[in-house]
Amino acid sequence: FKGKTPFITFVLGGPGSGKGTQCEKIVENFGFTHLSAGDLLRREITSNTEYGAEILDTIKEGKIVPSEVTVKLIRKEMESSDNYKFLIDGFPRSEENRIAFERITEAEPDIVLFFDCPEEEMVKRVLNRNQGRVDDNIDTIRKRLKIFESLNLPVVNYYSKRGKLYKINAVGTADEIFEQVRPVFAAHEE
Ligand code: UP5
Ligand code: MG
Repeated sequence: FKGKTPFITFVLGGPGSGKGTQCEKIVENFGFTHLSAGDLLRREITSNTEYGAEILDTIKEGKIVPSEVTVKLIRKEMESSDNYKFLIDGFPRSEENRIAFERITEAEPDIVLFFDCPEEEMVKRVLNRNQGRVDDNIDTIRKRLKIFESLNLPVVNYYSKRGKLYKINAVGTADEIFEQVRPVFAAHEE
């Protein structure tokens, strides 16, 4: 990391809450490296690696891939980057994910963003996306939402207690939402 301590942001929020969209804006404005856990997993599927088939089955069911697999992919990307500022998008999805990350990387996030979005809005956005994702169909979306609802809250509460959580109202245009995100990073710039 160029000899610097890594600066880590976790980006949380339900399916279609706008994590990826806002991450692009944070990258442009604040020079972070964007690591989408979902994209890293989808890359394993297309490159037919050891875990590819298992990951595909898990994503189709909207379930969570074993923590070890995801954490190793994230860690590898961090280690091969020459940046030290990372946005980790769509992870940790559960307390188990969070604990595995802390154990394996011996690191903790500096900032945790949580994009709070009503379900109907998330469903509408995901169904409109049309990028051919195997999980962007109504059946899988329902499953993704259910798992998100049951496992995300403890993670959010954990970081809230540690004073690291920034809850963002994810309704509005992408630009309007970014105006809530910008000050979080502006306050942390050296
Ligand atoms: N859009 C964005 N912002 C908008 C706005 N303000 N107004 C109107 N439209 C807006 O946005 C979704 C769509 O909405 C886009 O078309 C966008 O243009 C529009 P996007 O920014 O893509 O939302 P995002 O929150 O990134 O939605 P995504 O579907 O990627 O979230 P998920 O959390 O569901 O997906 P992810 O890729 O993170 O994970 C997929 C699956 O991988 C999981 O279900 C799980 O099975 C697996 N996974 C793991 O097992 N472990 C992990 O750690 C990560 C993933
Ligand atoms: Mg995404």
